[in-house]
Amino acid sequence: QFQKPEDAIKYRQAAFTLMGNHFGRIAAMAQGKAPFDAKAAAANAEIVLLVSKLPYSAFGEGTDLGNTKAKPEIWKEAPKFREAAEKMQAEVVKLDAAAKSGSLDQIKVAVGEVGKSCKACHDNYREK
Ligand code: ASC
Repeated sequence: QFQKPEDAIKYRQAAFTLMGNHFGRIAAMAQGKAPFDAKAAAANAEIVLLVSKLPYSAFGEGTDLGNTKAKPEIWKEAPKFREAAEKMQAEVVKLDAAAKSGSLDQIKVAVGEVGKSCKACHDNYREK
């Protein structure tokens, strides 16, 4: 899948960049920093949903060295890291459903839960 560790690192960073960008657009609406546009929220949630499936497989063994903030705990506590990734994916499924519903109230709740799942991994598995 990846020729060199650096390829995996770039791939997962690219996925997180896209997720952060498109999640950020929905979060801005949830926080009242951008006007609520239900169609745009749903379109962005679909992108987040798709891209949320990508990074996990790019955290293979041996991809801990290079231009990365990934902490060794990712591989030392592999089942816990997997669980945290799956938690994020599950919350993103809910965000997609909330965005499709068109309810800003539901989107606000889901944005909060997705944000927590992002932060949990950053706190535990990403260097500052
Ligand atoms: C974002 C983003 C993250 C999360 C995190 C939530 O919009 O890019 O990494 O939310 O800041 O705490």
